[in-house]
Amino acid sequence: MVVDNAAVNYTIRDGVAVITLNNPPVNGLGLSTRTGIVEGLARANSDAAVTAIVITGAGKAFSGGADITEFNTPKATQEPTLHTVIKEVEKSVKPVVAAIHSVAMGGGLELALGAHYRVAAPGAQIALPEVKLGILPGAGGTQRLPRAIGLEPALNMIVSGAPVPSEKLAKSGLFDAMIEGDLLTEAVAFARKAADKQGPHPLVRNRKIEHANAEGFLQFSRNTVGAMSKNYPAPVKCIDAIAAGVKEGFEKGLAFERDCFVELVQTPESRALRHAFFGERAASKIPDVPSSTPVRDIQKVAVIGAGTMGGGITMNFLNAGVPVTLLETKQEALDRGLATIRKNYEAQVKKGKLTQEKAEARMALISPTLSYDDLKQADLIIEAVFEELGVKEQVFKRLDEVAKQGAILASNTSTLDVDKIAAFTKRPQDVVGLHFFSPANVMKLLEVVRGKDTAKDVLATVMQVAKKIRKTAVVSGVCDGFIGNRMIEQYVRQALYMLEEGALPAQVDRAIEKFGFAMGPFRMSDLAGNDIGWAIRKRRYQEKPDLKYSKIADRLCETGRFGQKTGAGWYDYKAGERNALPSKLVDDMIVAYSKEAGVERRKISDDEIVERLVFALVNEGAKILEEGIASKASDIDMVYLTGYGFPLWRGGPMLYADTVGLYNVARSIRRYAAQPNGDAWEIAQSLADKADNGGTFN
Ligand code: 3H9
Repeated sequence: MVVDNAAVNYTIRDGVAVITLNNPPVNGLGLSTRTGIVEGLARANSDAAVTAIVITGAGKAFSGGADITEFNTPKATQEPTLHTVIKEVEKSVKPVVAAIHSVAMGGGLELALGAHYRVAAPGAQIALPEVKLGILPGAGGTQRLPRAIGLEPALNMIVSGAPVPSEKLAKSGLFDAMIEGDLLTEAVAFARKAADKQGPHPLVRNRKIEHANAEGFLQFSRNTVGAMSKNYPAPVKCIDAIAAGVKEGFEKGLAFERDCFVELVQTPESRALRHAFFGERAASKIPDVPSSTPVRDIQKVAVIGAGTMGGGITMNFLNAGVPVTLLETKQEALDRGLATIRKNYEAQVKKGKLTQEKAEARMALISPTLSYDDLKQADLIIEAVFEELGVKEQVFKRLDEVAKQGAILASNTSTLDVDKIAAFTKRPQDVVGLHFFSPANVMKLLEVVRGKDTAKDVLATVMQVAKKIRKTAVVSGVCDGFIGNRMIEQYVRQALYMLEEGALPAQVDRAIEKFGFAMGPFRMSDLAGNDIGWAIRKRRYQEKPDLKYSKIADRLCETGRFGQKTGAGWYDYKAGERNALPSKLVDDMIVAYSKEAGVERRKISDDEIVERLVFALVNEGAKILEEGIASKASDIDMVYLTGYGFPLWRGGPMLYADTVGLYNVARSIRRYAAQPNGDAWEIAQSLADKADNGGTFN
């Protein structure tokens, strides 16, 4: 017999009712799924022919938890809530067995914890990952998990949100049986046996939490976790909820947990983290490239250039088990590149992050070469040579001669025109930009630059490759600087203007770091090398002679202060140290510059610094959206969260602007436009329109 609710199937097997969650992609516990479970339980309990109940999930998950898209909508609180569902499970007179496979996370695990028995297949990912969304398990997880597996392991799982493979939990008290064979068959057999036992069937809520010094442990955890999660309220709340259950018992703990959930789900931090969760997934979808687009087979990769970038790019593929042919022009450069890669792996071995064997296996995947002929077999070729159009021209013309038909030819350019690069070949459809960020083996972001002729299957393929090498890939159209660097230019422009007007580097950096950026613009520039920005500005002065830019950074560069690498930049550095020490010399130079420029220096508040830096990003981001360079605001946010150190808990510049209110953003921009140096503030039309209409970017 089969009775279907939209998101739940109900069948009977050997006298056991099988309630199968069927809400793809991950059996999220949305309203219809919850309703289906409650209906299934009622049906099974009123059917005399049914002796027991199994709850399981169809497809690739038991359940990925509450349906996050329902949060802060009426559906989230509509009955039956997950609390009600779990109560009904616990109340069931006939034993309920949760049959877990693939994924049991968040509310999915909480549902299973309400069941009388749990059986699991090996290899399932078990987690309470709510903390990663800025919330806490809100359907009893903080109360039942410590009762199931013990206080310390439960607290670790809840506070980290990290998944644990089911086999590692085999003896934890969470599962009644691990099942190697067919999960459903064995779960039904288990349920039939359970039905033979005299009731009442066991409930996790009735177990005791045993710990020699629970109070001491919880206080210690609170201190440690509190110090590590400064801008995130959820982790400490998790501990508070666990502590409430330990101290005051299950029911009071549950009520406290519920209150904390309601509070946290409305915080800007949770909104930001959920935005990042969906933003990451949305970034992989390109509006006019359907998921059914065929992809090219990428087995062999080649990288041209064994410098810092080329080496880092190579490591990504080695780490994913993909062989790489690494090309250089001179043996010496090739040897140096290989030695650096080896050194990086050795460092990981030393830290215990990698075994020596694995390091050797990865090194063995490199085929070093000095000959373009060795690139003939490569399916994907990425160049990371000197950032100069003439050099790229030579490389791509040569590639056009040697690369096999259908090979993808990628440039790691960060500023050059990908269409011009594509035009050096007779196959522009196969050319794409793959802009990695330094250090390329570490940074998550990959800007995929779509040329005007780039084929859709090339895009679909590189997005898949990005996933394989664990990058967050965001598609950008062709423009100067693409998404990330085009925006950062406006941010840096404001930072320099503020020096001219009255601020000093340390104040600017301090203000924006307090806002949450990993590093302020001047410390960042000293790290990257001030000469890099100088070279770009020199090009700009020629290309856009009308663009006004403070010359203060050029002054600094003229004195040879290129940053950490020269031991002096915006800051002073002691030999061998990276601490940025405010420089009297530079500060005097800045003050003198203002005087020369006829600017009367004024006190600039930290609030103004933050607004001008962040709104400069937002305004340029809006223009990037208008021009279709980015297809959605969340793509811009992902670029900034994964590549530019924007604070995750603020969700990226565009979400931050939405949070502040676009009316307020536009008002500030117009105010700055009326001040000296206001020419940098031409407001984006779309931003102005949204501000007028009460719109948002996200
Ligand atoms: C919770 O449970 C609260 C409770 O404690 C209390 C309630 C009162 N909801 O990651 P993928 C979508 S909070 C809605 O690419 P994978 C995802 O957006 C929840 N949608 O697949 C994507 O959609 P699309 C606690 C969800 O195989 C698609 O599924 N749970 C949810 O690499 C595929 O996702 C979590 O935090 C959801 N819960 O990984 C788990 N989950 O195709 C979060 C996924 O349109 N999820 N989607 O882009 C994950 O960690 C991974 O998705 C998972 C699968 C490991 C499950």
